[in-house]
Amino acid sequence: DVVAPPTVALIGAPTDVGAGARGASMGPEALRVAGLHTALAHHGVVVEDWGNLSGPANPWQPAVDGYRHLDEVVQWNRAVHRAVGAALAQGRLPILLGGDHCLAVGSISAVAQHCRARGQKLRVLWLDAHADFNTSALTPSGNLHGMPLACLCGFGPAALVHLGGQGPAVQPQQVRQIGIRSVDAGEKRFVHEQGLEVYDMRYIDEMGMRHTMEQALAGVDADTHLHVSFDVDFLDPEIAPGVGTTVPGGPTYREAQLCMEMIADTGRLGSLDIVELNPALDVRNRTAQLAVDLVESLFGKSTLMREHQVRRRG
Ligand code: 4U7
Ligand code: MN
Ligand code: MN
Ligand code: MN
Repeated sequence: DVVAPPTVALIGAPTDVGAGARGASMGPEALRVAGLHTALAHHGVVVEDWGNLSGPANPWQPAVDGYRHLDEVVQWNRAVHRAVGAALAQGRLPILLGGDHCLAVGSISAVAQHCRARGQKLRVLWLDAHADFNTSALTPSGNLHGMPLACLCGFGPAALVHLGGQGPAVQPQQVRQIGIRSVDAGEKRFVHEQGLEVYDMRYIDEMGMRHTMEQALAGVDADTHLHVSFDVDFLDPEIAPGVGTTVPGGPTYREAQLCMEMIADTGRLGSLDIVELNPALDVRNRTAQLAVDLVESLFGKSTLMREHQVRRRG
């Protein structure tokens, strides 16, 4: 069946206020330089670049009551929430160019509101080496990029938890975490307590990426909006050195491609975050180029190749 290609809105959020290392603020420009726009256009996707949001500078202060830079993180997330909401309201598929992962609070809370208003089901795929499920009591760092998923599920400072209105933006049952391999001790207990569905590296090693994605995508239907929150540190640092928090033992190039391809096959991708890319730590923009490659697959690069092959073989 022929599906009209989406119109994408690129939304840059050049900040690292939630991170433990400086440099993710350069992510949006590195992704543009790596050719994100042309790569998507190449696959029939209409691309609008909405430019960069603005917000407060990184004050680089220690944690206060368990949070570093809470005010700044809230301001950036308000801007992200507004822009992602506007893109969805205009029928665009928003791609948030981070920026660090704290921005997923603004992005996913906007997506959740949009889905609720339209009676759509929401499924969040959290591709990450980390669970990002810390709270101010659990965090070893105070960095808010380690807490966005907890905030979205209702555990965090009120200004972030209620960014998208009343109750929590998402239920833990709507989330699938993939590629996880670094979880803090208290965070691990909390992840289990809240019943998050985690496909960690051990699971991927034993069962393979194909089975993992079949499980993570089970139940996705025509009424489902799929949101992918792609933390670039999901990838093995051998192929993706340009991130602030590398953890060895991540998915290989082909495993990551298959993951993206199987998401593309559902045809339900509705919004995307690309976060935690840190050009200051990258090697000749290699990690940005890899991220662009993977996003191409997420938008159906391999599907197109298969169609051509089927046609050619007659
Ligand atoms: B990312 C960490 F302690 N868990 O909370 C923390 F290990 O968005 C890391 O996934 C968080 O990159 C990593 O500071 C956040 C740490
Ligand atoms: Mn991470
Ligand atoms: Mn993350
Ligand atoms: Mn990180």
